Amino acid sequence: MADINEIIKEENLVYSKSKVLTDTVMSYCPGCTHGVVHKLIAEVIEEMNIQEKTIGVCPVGCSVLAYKFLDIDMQQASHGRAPAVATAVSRLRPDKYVFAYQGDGDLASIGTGEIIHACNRGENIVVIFINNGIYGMTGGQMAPTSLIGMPTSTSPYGRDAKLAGNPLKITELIAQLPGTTFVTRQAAHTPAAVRKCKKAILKAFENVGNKKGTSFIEVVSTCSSGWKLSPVKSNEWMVEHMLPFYQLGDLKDE
Ligand SMILES: Cc1ncc(C[n+]2csc(CCOP(=O)(O)OP(=O)(O)O)c2C)c(N)n1
Repeated sequence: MADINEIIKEENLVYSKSKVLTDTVMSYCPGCTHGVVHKLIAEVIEEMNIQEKTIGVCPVGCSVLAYKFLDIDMQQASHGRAPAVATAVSRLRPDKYVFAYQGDGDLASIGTGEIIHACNRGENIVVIFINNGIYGMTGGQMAPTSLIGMPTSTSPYGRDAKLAGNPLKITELIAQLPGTTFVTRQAAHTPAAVRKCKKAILKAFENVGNKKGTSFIEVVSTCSSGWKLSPVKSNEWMVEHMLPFYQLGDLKDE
């Protein structure tokens, strides 16, 4: 068998971990998109050379785990309040690159008011919105983003519009607000999607540097544990059911 030290040589390396990620082993469930998006944020921060100038704000939900994995200054917010806390941080430290990182239960339900008003005010921040269609961390309950017919732990027979209302395309709402500069919907399930998602994150951080107001990136995501599907099946389910409703692409780029 080949000696591992013979293999690990500069000329054979095709990937190295961003130094903006800590060495902590990621504890996300297999197939979860949070880890991929963390990696992209870390790469963008490293490439822009802003590690010392970036402040992240995460609320609760699986997002809260980001503190362990990103080697940057971070401030925790209570549920839904990340855009309000990010507003304060960015106003106090306008020299910093401030971003909020939120799930869909958090952003589109508990913190609807905070996100709408921060985007309407045009706070100079990046918002990264992980839409996995459910409340992941607490057991897969229905979220505003759950699709009609989508089974969740609180709608085991599928979301019924008569009972629970319609799924909320909050990103479309946010694109209408005058304070937003760049609003896009991305995914991270294929190498091509990951590359596009990274480009969007890069543009959003550049917008903050150029004081252009709020940049908002939805990442349509999977939650294999909450969806009770394997990672591969989750991706297939997402492509078949989520993407026709949550269509990928830029909604606004000014
Ligand atoms: C103020 C407040 N309300 C509710 C909770 C309970 N809670 C913790 S995580 C979570 C679900 C978060 O779901 P989502 O925002 O969709 O993120 P995900 O875990 O799917 O990434 C909830 C309801 C809490 N911790 N604090």
